[in-house]
Amino acid sequence: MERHTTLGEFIIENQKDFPYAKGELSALLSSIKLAGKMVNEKINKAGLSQILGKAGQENIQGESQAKLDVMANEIFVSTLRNRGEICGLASEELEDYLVFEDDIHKNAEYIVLIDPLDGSSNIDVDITVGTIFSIYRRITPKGTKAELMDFLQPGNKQVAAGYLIYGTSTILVYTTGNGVNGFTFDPGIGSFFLSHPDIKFPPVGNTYSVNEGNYVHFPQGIKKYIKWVQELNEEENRPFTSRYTGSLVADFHRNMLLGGIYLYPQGTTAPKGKLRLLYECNPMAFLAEQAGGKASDGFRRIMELQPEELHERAPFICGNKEMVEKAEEFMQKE
Ligand code: P6P
Repeated sequence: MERHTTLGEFIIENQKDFPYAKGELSALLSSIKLAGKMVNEKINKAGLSQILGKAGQENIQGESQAKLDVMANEIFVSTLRNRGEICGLASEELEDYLVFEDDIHKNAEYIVLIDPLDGSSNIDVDITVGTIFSIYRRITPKGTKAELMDFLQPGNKQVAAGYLIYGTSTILVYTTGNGVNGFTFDPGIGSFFLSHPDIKFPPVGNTYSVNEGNYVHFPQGIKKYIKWVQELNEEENRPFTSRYTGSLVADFHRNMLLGGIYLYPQGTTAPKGKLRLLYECNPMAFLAEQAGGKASDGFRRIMELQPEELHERAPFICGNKEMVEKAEEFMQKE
């Protein structure tokens, strides 16, 4: 019986992907794998262990934190702190970045940005949520404390990025710039196994994911694009199908496997959109491009945007290359 490769074996077999790392990046991915297993375990019994609902706190975004949000953040922070591969970490759930100051961490090569539980408003209604991570090589010299400049790097400097999707199964999807691979968790064995090798967007997509409740606030170009996808045109397979779960990881994952486009545009109430550039847009953009897709703000490549603030937002259009380019065409005509 053919046995699937485990994530650990895959990382070892692909050490060549990390030309500069002496195993640190591999160890860092293993730490994320471990934290993902721990979050997965909490999520799968959330309804039973009174960790549903709000934790009564607010995160930096002013969003009330669900208990699982807080727990997921604590799990990733403690797991990554316990392993010595990073000198600092920034999280959607933390106002400021964390600096790990002991000697081991000060000499570490990498920093991580994370959205520990994206789509967490779906937790209480048992809809798919996810963790998103983004990994950079530090800019500051080893042996010193991490600084803000280490975190404010454009997405094209990422050395790795990925997500865990906690859905009907739990899958870890990541890239190190050498394609995108997905690993499904087998709870019986406690390991992730290669289930989605070398993921690529299908050549054509006809699903669009956008919160149409915000239509009145959208820029004219997006309004016209949405009307266009809803027009009858059998040759071009329109109207497209609408699928929007309220969870970026779930919508992105489906669109990457089956073809589609996700849009969170700017609007009059959200001048730069809602999604955070550093730990939502950039990691998903890295994955999208590695899978043959595209990610832009309607005008510029997401991974070329120069971040100014840790929690800054960006308009986000991501998916099949030709679908994103069509939306850009409408945006740029206005
Ligand atoms: P809205 C979740 O909060 C998130 O960041 C993404 O996962 C999701 O796609 C989006 O926001 C949903 O936002 O405004 O449509 O509820």
